[in-house]
Amino acid sequence: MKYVLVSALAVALSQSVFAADMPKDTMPMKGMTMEQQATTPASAQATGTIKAINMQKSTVTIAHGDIPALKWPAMTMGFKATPEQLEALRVGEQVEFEFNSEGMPTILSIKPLK
Ligand SMILES: [Cu+2]
Repeated sequence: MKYVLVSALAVALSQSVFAADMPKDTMPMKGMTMEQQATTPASAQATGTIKAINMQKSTVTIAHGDIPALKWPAMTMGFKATPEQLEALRVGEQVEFEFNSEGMPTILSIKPLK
């Protein structure tokens, strides 16, 4: 009987030590990551060439130049856009645009490059 109590106490002690250590290590880091994501500039400007327009998926594929603000190299990629934005675009057109880079990159504004 005494044996059972002692081992139960040992388990309880080791669990409480474990429980006390874990939040100290993990919680502040999780909080910091979320704060950093919230404060990282979400929108950026770029120029590029329209490669494809997909009205069904509401996306536009743009071969864009370097985007130093996001440390993105030049590449061809898809952006979400509204039907109104897509209707004004033509494949092959040079554009300047602003987009939100969180999650699926989404066009905020886009216009022909003069
Ligand atoms: Cu890109």
